[in-house]
Amino acid sequence: MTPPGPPGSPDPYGVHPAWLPDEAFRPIGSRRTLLRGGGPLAGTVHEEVARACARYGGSVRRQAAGPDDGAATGGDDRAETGGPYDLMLALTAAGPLPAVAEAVLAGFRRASAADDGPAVEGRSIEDAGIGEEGYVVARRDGVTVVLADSAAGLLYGLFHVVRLGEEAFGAERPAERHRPAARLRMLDHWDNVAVHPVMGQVERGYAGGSIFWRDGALRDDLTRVAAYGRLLAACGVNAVAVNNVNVHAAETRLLTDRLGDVAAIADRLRPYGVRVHLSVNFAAPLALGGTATADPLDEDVRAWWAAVTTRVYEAIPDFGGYVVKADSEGQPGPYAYGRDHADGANLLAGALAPFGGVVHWRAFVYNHRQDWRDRSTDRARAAYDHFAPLDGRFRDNVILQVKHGPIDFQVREPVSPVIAAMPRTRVALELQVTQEYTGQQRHVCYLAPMWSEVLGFRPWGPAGPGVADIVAGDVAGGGLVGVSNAGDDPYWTGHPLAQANLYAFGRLAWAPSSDPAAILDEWIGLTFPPSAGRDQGRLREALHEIMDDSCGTYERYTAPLGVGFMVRPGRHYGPDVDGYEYTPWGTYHFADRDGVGVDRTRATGTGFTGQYPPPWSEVYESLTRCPDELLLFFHHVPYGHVLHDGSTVIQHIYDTHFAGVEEVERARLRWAELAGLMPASLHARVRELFAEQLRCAEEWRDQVNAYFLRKSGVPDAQGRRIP
Ligand code: GCV
Repeated sequence: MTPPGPPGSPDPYGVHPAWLPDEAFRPIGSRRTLLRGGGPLAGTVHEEVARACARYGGSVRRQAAGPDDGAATGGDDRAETGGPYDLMLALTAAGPLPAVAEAVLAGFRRASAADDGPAVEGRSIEDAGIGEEGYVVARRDGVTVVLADSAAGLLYGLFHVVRLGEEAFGAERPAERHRPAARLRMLDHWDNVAVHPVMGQVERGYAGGSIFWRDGALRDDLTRVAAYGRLLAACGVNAVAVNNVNVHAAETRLLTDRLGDVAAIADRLRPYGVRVHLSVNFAAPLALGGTATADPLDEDVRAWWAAVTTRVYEAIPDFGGYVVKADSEGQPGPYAYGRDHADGANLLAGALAPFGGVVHWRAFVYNHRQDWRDRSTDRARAAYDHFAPLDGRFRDNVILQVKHGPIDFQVREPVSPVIAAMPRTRVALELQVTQEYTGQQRHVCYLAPMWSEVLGFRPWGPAGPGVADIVAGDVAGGGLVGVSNAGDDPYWTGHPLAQANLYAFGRLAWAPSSDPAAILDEWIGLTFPPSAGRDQGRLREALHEIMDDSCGTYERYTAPLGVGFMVRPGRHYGPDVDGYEYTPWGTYHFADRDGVGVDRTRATGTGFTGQYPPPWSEVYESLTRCPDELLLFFHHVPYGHVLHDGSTVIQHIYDTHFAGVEEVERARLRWAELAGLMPASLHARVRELFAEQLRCAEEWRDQVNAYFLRKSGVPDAQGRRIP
């Protein structure tokens, strides 16, 4: 059964259309299109255009094999009279192209051969091909032309035209080539097949249930999965892992007797160029009863994985690969057998290699049973200490998946030093789209500015490559992975504005140097298209005010200066300053009456700063050079320590917490002014969430300020009330 859509916003799938409302297809649907290209993905392009034409009166002719082949769909079949077309979407290999497309292609090839080639998003031009998943878009002689070498490129090109809207059919535009910076652009779902007694259907999910699973089984109706694939293709994501990295009993069997469920999901995502990956239990051979051990060097174990993986590819020929969380937070791994992570990852890589599959092996490994009394153990060091010595030992279809920071998706952390430490290993960057630590999709927190900072960070200083270059590198890069924030909520993401995070993840994975505000602008334009009587300009301006710096606002009213983890244990929502202070989780702030922060210096602390190459090893080590926003991550300082802006640490804590709450209140009022510019139900949902965000932000402000006032005894210089 199709889930009911929120009132005022129906779409073909019965749920909120997110960034693909029908209206976004009006410019294409009201024109004449020629589609030249065969195969299933070109079929998806045809369906998209045909559906838009049925709604808006245009026409589309598809010629699968070449000019002599094809049928028209829609009212005005100008192909019968030889054109003209407004839009041509063509595979470069699909027979002789119409003259205008041929001219665009020839121009593109000439220009690519020269140094001053056409504008390129993503990688630099190294050949005259358009490239896997890439496309060229141009407007010439009154025709908008999209060319691609592969049907996936054609699909991405179609969505590019959707993004351009009417502008795509305006002035002439020179050929531009677009192709993804990263080959792998993946979303990991932490979805459980069986409802977990503590974590529920979706671990750290804040958008209802899973779109794949319900109560121990695959959902009967996978329509929603297809709609998800469509949204993902439209923002550039091309892979999805369909189950939680914590693999419990029911999920372990997805590899074997429940493989059909995974194949059914793959069938729904394939038409949008999205491949399926599976999180696997490292101890699966043991758990499923086939072997006496899960030792990665054992021959029976190797044979078990080889046989099982062969069956996976028989069922899903384009299967992407395995995701593994091993020896972490209670998950099994190679350590039980005296082996290391390279032994473990290479075992699975060996099984996948004959089929072109990859292993995403997670670097999120640390001791979660640490003694809080022991000041020498530092969770931030763990991933590097475990993995850096293994550089060069991984097979080339192993991708080490590294969280963006050394701890755990806090709103402010330095970039993980592992990313720069493994030049002979393919590394993927893992971002958390689901807002576990950033307001759990009850708070507005547009994460793209934070991600963009991470992607732009240059571990070796300004002259060296950035994180984006490392993870998106054509041959050696492992790509980008986001932990999905989508569920079966009618708005997909619980908080309707959290859709922007999902969209932005895809767009940054495609083009990491994109401006987060421009991505947001694009999302606003698509999600809230102009329609009769609505002032889209006003809405756009207000949404920028509310969202552009919402991550900064969240940072201001929560944990200060990079110290992190003052959340309530377990649930990770709302403040609890000492909640983790005396626990085994390794997430401490060490506040006392004199000061606060973690000494991670080489001189007097845990030595974590030494995991960075210069200049950052020196910058972070130095109390005076360390950026203020990370001060308490790297240093333990007295409350009177003076920051670069002249304020003291204690006054900064008070000021930012008051400011953060005021910003939330302003955003809430700004939102209230927007009633009438969108469906009432959507407006009401966000209005209610703002009430909760404000309540929670006030709680953060009061608990954090009161805590530090009581510890330090230093009053607020402005004499504001601190409870
Ligand atoms: C899937 C954090 C979360 C866990 C999550 C883990 C991980 O610790 O709180 O729920 O487990 O990260 O990334 O594996």
